[in-house]
Amino acid sequence: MIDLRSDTVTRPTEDMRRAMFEAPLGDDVFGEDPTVNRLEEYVAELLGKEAALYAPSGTMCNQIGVFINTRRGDEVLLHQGSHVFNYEAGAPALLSSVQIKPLKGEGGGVSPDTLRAAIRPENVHFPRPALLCLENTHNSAGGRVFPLRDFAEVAATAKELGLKVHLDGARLFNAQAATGTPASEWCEHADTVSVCSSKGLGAPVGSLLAGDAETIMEARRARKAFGGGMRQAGVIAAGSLYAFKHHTERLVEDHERAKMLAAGLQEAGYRVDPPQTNIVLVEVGEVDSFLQALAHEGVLATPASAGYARLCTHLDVGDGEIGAAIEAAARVFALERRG
Ligand code: TLP
Repeated sequence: MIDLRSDTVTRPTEDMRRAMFEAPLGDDVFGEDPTVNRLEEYVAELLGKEAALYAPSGTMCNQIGVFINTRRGDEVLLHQGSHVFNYEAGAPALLSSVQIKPLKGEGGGVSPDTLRAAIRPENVHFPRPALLCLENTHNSAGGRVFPLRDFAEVAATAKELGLKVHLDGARLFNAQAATGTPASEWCEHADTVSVCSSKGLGAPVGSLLAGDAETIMEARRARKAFGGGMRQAGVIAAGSLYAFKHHTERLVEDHERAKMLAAGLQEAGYRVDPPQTNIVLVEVGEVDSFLQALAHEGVLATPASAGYARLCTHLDVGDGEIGAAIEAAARVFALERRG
């Protein structure tokens, strides 16, 4: 099977496994795991923040971000296609008792005008707007980059309106690889940032939340409350550290393969959104039957929005697999034409 369902499906490389095997360990809840401490320092510096916190998942980092930047009953504004809103099991309501206000915007972005128009005036009837969540790259928009200038503008508007800004940067290093803009330049405009080692960077598990030192102290308490305090976590943190050190630059290869995949699918007859990073959205009509037929031909993909399938490139697929996936999709297209 060629697995293009997500960039989360990768297995650790030999070198990564060796780093995990050899990692010095301690109890991280006591703050004594040297590998976790090194990872947190490394990622904080990479993102230009004072501190970072290691947690099991991107979802947990985003939800800690929501929790520490809001109070019960506050309103969180975000793009209607965002992961925090759509794919985190209702956690903002469940864990932080906040109300979500989804916003419209091109390519997963939110404009300053849209944000301003969504802000409620001070009035006892209204929830207090407290937090803007942004996502870069934007998953459901097909891995689109949030251009730095637009990002800085909407973040500045949020600050002017008294909101905190959280960046879901699960694939922020894809934005860096696609543009050459250092990840830290987006982070400058956010109070808290989550990044994942387990997406395109290829680690088996682990994400980090970064921010100023005081905020991350608060996040550490929230992580404990959410059940994310881990003990000898260095054994996995070593994989994450390896991923941040060695796998950020190679993301351009995934982006090249996504372009190759998109071009091949287009040639086979599909309508494809041109990919900017490692996610390819393909118009397929009836999604479930397409996915079944494609799986029958040996390729796995996932449903995206209505009528679209998503295919992701990643560390475990090379040019050969991309070529084979294009051929498989071409056979499905030809069969559906005939049927
Ligand atoms: N996304 C997964 C699924 O949950 C949809 C995927 O296959 O793409 N932010 C963004 C933008 C994400 O895409 C994801 C994972 C997360 C957060 C959550 O990360 P995890 O899975 O570590 O909780």
